[in-house]
Amino acid sequence: MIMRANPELPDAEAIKQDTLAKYPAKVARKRSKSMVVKEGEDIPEIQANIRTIPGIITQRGCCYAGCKGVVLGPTRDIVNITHGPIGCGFYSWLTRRNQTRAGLDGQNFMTYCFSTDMQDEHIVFGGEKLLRQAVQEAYDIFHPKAIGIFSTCPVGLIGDDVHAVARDMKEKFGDCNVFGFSCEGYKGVTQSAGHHIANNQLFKHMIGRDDTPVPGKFRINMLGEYNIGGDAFVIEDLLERCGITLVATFSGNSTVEGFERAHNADLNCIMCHRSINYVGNMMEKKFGIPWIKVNFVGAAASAKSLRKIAEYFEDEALMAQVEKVIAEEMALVDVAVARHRFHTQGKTAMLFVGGSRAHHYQELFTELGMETVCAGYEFGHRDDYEGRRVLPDIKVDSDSRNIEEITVTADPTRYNPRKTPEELAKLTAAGMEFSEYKGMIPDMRDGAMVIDDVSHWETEKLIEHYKPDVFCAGIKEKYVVQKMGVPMKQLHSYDYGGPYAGFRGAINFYRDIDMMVNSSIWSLATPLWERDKPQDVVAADYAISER
Ligand code: CFM
Repeated sequence: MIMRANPELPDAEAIKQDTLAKYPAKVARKRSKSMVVKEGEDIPEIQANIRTIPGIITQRGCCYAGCKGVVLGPTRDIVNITHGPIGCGFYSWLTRRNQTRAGLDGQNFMTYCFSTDMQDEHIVFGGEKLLRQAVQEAYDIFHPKAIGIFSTCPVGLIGDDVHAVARDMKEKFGDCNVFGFSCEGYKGVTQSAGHHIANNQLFKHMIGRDDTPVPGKFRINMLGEYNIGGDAFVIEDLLERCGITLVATFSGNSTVEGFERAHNADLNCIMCHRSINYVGNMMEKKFGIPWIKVNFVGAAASAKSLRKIAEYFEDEALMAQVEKVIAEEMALVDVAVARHRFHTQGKTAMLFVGGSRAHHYQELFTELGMETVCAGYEFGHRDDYEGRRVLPDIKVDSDSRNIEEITVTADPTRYNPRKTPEELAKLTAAGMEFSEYKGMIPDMRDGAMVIDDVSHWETEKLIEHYKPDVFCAGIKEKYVVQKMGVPMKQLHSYDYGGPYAGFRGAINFYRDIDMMVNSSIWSLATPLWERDKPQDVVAADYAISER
């Protein structure tokens, strides 16, 4: 007999079995390990970061996307050249809505799409000459501080050495930092491999190049904040009002100068653990900068994160200023919650996004009185679900071994532990958690289902069973879900909306979700599972087009 973990939620175990029933036995067995139900205090082990089964329609992206698009995408003053066929460059060009301010030097290359536009002849005879020409041309026209070269699948297949080209050109120019990324699309199993490769190269080629001191009493870096829809602008404003100096953001609204001076900060704050925890760990080893996990999605989470930063610096005046800013912001948030929660209380949400937002955005739904019944990442690892305590147990497979692990040691002159072991122990005893992320599952409700790398079939089945009031995912899912009569919120690009970070962002989110879950338009669509007869299909489509 199946026991239900929480009688208030639909029977997740039964839904799982029904969803798996359609698969061939071998596929069902495999997928079953990536679908778990939260029950009590035990955190179930979930299968994650493994290859998608061929033939299954996945939400995932490629390694190149994670490197060029995600981590380096928001950098405005690096010329990012895609070495490959034009499609890779074009489709990774500003589709993620990462925003930037041009800055005083006016160097903003984000509005350009740089590509070597590889053709058949380059696949046959090699593309290095073409790449050299492209790097030279970019340098001659723009005189950038840095040029990044990103490898697409064919580059790895034909063996072009992008690193050799980068080295030569860097030496030739003298005043431009040129570096390459072996981030071929097929490397690893998802874009997560691209994050790791991007982190490694940022660390090797940029972080710590410029020792010019950065003034400020409380200096931090924000890691894993990519300024989608202007989120980083909201966070920058909050930190400034608190008196906290932001040395660098990796990489929303970032600059070359920020990256090169990032080792001046005294604390690294990690927003998106999945995409950038590597930089946090490497900077700690090399420079002695501790890292903590923060989250600026959700009003309560933003307040908690600001307080954590202030506690780290152990400064009374900073703590008082942080409380003042929180009080100012919460006055507005409380009004918004009172307005919207009345309409949203008790509604349900499902979130299937990336490697961090499916967790963070549950905070905002909780603030709206909404329940997250089912959630999952596209490419999270087990630690993003179950917490970093499972790191020693994660099996390293051949796909992960494919990605370089840099050996980092303390910098001979610049390693400077920001806190003594006694100070760290005191802060830890007071509740501060260093180098820690507890993952998504502990924050979910009993009886909720967690699924890694959800497939198209599973999405349809889950919506049929859960009938959520809103489904959160990306553009590939949007219209399929909406045709089932369920509003779909894009949590990658925000559907032209946002910012959603910080307190002001939370208010924007409350408003947008209230509008979506209370619109009557969705009842006019007939979901697939109710279209038994062909004439129903016709009638339903006709009904929609008639309106
Ligand atoms: Fe981190 Fe991101 Fe995400 Fe991500 Fe992404 Fe993104 Fe995302 Mo789209 S870095 S893991 S690779 S928070 S692009 S800004 S929304 S899938 S959940």
